[in-house]
Amino acid sequence: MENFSEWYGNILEKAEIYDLRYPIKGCGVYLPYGFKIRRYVFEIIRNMLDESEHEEALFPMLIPEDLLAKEGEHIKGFEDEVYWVTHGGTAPLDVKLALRPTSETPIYYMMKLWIKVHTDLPIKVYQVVNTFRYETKHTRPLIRLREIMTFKEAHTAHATKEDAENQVREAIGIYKNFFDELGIPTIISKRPEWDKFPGAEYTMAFDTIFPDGKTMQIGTVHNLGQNFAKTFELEFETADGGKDYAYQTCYGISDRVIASIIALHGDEKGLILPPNVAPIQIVIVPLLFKGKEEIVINKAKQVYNLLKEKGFRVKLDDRDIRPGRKFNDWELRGVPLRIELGPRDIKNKKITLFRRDTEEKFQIDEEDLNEINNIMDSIMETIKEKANERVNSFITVIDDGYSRALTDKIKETLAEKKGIILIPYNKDIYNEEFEDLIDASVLGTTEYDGKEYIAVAKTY
Ligand code: A5A
Repeated sequence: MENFSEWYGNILEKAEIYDLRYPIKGCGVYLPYGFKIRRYVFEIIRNMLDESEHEEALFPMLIPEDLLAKEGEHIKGFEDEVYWVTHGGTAPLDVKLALRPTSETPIYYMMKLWIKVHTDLPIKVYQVVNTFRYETKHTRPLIRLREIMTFKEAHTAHATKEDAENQVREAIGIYKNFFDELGIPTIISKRPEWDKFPGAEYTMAFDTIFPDGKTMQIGTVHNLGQNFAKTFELEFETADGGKDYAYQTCYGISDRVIASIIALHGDEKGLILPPNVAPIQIVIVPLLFKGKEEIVINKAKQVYNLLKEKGFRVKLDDRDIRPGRKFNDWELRGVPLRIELGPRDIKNKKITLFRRDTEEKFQIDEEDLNEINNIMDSIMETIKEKANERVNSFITVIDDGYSRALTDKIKETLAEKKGIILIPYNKDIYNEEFEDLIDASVLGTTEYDGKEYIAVAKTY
């Protein structure tokens, strides 16, 4: 992949995932095929959250100005990014309304009404909504959006500090599993003070590395302590009759997850979709020869029905075009497995399979359709391994002590090898000025091989 940006833009268009021609910068359209991927991806996280006693809810998109401004640090962090609704028709509004950049303020306003005593806690809610951020950095489809189309945000309130700490751990565990299910390798770090979420005590972030060697934050978990709870008066009666403020956490992911699946797994020929989120898992292409059309089509339909019964998402491509074109179409769209069915296969009671991930073509016995379950598992494993290998190859440990030479070494490595560089933790260099010295971002502190490191990288 020589030019990643160009490849990425092309694939979004050609595989019919996302149309960026909408006339507002940072806003685009999920096309039906892309929308289906999105649906399967977010179904996974919904299930994981539901299973861990989170409840899905839905809050308004508009936030009155005074509510948004209530928590000082929070509004300071977001004030340059907020879109404002100022009029209702031609009449100016008494109170300006913000389009939510995130939903701490509306959700915590409501939590105050719900929380009275410790038995009302914990509360664990989430919503999947669009949010708006007037991003000033270069916008990119599904990566840096001004209308974030798929913002999954979870918000929790707890009776004790320990409960909130445990919640942070649970959230990290959930996201870890989620990214793993999608074959997206991540590096988890604690963001530095100067880069934490506005209003949080601390932020834990998930980063992945794109094929161009640049790092992208694809999820964050924040411990909010009692900051918001004090501002929004989330006071409750404790078990021993005293009073305390709730301890809160929140965590979010976005369309960047979709971007990562596309970017990390794809190749020159197009998408390679993990079977669990592929809108079509198996495509059947009948190879029609004169005089044998009926036999082949009938067999194809029979195989189609059998696979459908087994629960696969199958497509029978009976369009009147050459098989080669069909092959290209579905390879471009990342369908994990293709079945080719011709008269000879039928005669031999065989089925020809093609794996999108390894590009292997092989046959199985017609009776062995169950074998496809194992093949799908193997496809998933290969996709994961490949992504892991690439991301690992982008991680460099520089174990020198701090010196002037270190900054040069970091700069050189970032220019040549790109990716993430780990340097042993040293409080003297753990500051914002260091970012200027190395002309890159400090992602944060992270554990690697049991030691504490500072992770630095060029980021999206
Ligand atoms: N309320 C908390 C969860 C929050 O808003 N956290 S956050 O600001 O870090 O955003 C959560 C995640 O959304 C980020 O980790 C990032 O992956 C994604 N995100 C942030 N801004 C985005 C943008 N402009 N376009 C796409 N995704 C974005």
